[in-house]
Amino acid sequence: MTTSTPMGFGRMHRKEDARFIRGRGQYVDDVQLPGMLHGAILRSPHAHARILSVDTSAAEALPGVKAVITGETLAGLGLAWMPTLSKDVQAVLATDKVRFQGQEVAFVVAEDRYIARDALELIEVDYEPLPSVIDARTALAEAAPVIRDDLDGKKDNHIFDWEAGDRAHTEAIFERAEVRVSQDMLYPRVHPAPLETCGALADFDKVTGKLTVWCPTQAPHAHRTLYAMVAGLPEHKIRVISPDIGGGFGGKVGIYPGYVCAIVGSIVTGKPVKWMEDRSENLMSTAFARDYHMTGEIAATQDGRVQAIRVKVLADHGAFNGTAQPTKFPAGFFHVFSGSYDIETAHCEVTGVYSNKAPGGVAYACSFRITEAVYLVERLMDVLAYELGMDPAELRMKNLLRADQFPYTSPTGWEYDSGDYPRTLALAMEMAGYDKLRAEQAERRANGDRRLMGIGLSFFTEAVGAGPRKHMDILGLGMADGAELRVHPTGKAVLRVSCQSQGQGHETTFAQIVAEELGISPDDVDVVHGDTDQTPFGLGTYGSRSTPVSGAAAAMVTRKVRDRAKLVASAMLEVAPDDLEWTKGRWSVKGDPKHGATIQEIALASHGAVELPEGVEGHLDATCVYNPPNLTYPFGAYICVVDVDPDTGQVDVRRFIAVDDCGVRINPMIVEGQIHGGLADGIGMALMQLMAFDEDGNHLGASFMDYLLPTAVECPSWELGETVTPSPHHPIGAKGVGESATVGSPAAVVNAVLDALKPYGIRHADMPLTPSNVWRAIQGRPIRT
Ligand code: MCN
Ligand code: CUM
Repeated sequence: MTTSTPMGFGRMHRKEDARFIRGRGQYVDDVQLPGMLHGAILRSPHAHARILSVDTSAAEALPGVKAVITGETLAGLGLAWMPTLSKDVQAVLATDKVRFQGQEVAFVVAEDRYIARDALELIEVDYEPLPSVIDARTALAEAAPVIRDDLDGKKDNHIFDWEAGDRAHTEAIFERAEVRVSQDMLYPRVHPAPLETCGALADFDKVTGKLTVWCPTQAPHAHRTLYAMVAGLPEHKIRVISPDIGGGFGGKVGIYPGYVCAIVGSIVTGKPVKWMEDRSENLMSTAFARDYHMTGEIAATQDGRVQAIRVKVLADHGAFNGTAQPTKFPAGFFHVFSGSYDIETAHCEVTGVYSNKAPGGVAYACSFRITEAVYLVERLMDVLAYELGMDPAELRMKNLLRADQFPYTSPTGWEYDSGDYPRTLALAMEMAGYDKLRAEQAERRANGDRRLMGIGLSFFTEAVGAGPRKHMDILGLGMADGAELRVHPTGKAVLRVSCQSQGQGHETTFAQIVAEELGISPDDVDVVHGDTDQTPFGLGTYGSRSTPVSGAAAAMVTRKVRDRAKLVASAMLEVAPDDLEWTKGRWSVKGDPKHGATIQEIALASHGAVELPEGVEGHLDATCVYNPPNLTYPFGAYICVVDVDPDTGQVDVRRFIAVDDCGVRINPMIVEGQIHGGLADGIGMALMQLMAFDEDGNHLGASFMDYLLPTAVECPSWELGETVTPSPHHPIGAKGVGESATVGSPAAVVNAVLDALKPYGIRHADMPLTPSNVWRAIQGRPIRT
């Protein structure tokens, strides 16, 4: 493996590593300001209860306490409720009722963290407990308690009904289909669980009227605009700084009540106020993911041609609809559920409901619900293979879209930009030695081997890089990204972008994009991000949109600089611009390559060493706003091999083969790291993770003792392969990859476990396939979710 610095794309170690491996990263909790105070949040012990009274007098009397803020205090400022990303409202601090266990009730500001926490114990809240809705399937029952009685005239727990596709056509195909299979499945509630929890440091300067907020947000500019809209503060007087982030995975997209409390705390006390949540607070109250109850159906021919697919979803959105996705799509991009297959028609219906659980939704490397969609179709394909007695690989090969069908418009109207799916699946099967694995499995079954071997496949297509302004916005903000590039007189460059790395290595890969386009070393390019005062506007990092959108902006802005450099070079070399040609890093005279100027020489000259032609401004810099023409559609084929112990239900992942196609790879090493992480996520969700509640709404997984994160022990040595199908509309042919493996891998793991359990006649079992759930499935008992 070469790790020397390339001039553009290629493997190189992250520039960030220099500070990260020396412990020199700067996270929100590392930021210390003079006179800084500390906040702590009092949370509800009940899932659903009316608040009768809140008495803060004892807490206020505790020495060291500077302020106690309640819902009532905030109501006086018009800040007790804040808008969510899905046009709902969410309580900042509860005023009328608490609606999930762990909901924010009061905020204490004190001289240090310990006093703040101690003061929480002195706040007396009188609650009247109410019955709660924990299982979404009961949310719409006549007798269900109404959770959102704060909403005018609200008499039930219904949020939205939404459908996509062609119902009539789909029904017609189902009616005459030779084979129909149907399967209920749950994608359980899980949590992104980043190692760094959420927090904020707010500093309001009364003299200048400027508010500075340090916060690990994935979308600094969007946060600033929302603060301006909600608090009525002038946008240019707000500065959001997102320093190093210890993992986001979607959990740091939204604005949390604690952020608003820290800001109000600073305004009230006139001092900087820092609030950091602990692990349990993070798991109980910040953005959950999934929680989709799905019924999927496939119509096919007897020989395994899939013709139609339809699905009904009951979506549990928790107590407030805070789901993050482009505004038009209440179920995110779920309607790509026809997956990677050539299916004539499809239809889906999604109903969203409130429950007494934490709000959020979508988060956890989700590509806006494509995770659920891929899991659904990939599980259904295996269910169909089971019923037809067909090999799941053969069934997939038979139905995959062919290369000559691209660009391909899906039955719900998505235009897949490019792909060669059979090639990718064939490579994965070859790497796995698929036929040999099947032979080994047959032999072991024939020999009555106690340990059960399973082979699971999945094929996924994602839609990432939100998104074209005419189709997508979040609360009215179109999803285009800005970029600015300046080349200093000595030829070193600084790129300013709006996206926000949480561990994806943008400081390296974005420098590589400039390096590739300008022919300089990535070491000579500084990438500035994460500070709204220093960077152009853009919507941030989620939905694997950084490379598709900001990455394209970075390439385009560099090309603009290169064009300016050409005009300068033409003056330097005294030839017409049309007579110049670009070879990496240098403009030279066509047919006379020795006669030329390097980008460094041009940079210096652009500052005045040559007389520039009329209309050429000089200096090498440019700005650009990139509005993507389409999403990018990365894809991949995954094969998982497991061994299951039927006596204990323990699953060992023996091998995992992943062939990903994300178009042109900027830094293959970083891409592989992204895939490794996502595959581990897949094992976590498939085998270990579940946000569980008892029937009263008590959270059963609010620590890493119960909510398990996969480690090297549970993960095999990943076997990665790649194919490269460039995106035709992206300037460098790249597609996003940050969520691919998390999206694609859970189905492969679950399919492998169920393949192992096939001799027991088990067709489906829900995640997580913990030892106890696998054992229960073998005993024919219900799975616990
Ligand atoms: N890349 C590349 N070549 C490509 C595609 C991507 O070299 N063809 C590089 C990119 O330049 C970038 C990284 O791979 O450095 C991921 O790029 P991209 O797919 O554009 O995704 P984003 O940068 O937008 O990251 C977001 C994505 C999401 S949405 C989640 S969730 C997630 C993920 O990234 N959260 C992560 N990966 C994560 N990785 C870490 N370490 N921490 C998180 O919180
Ligand atoms: Cu949906 S998790 Mo990522 O898009 O930040």
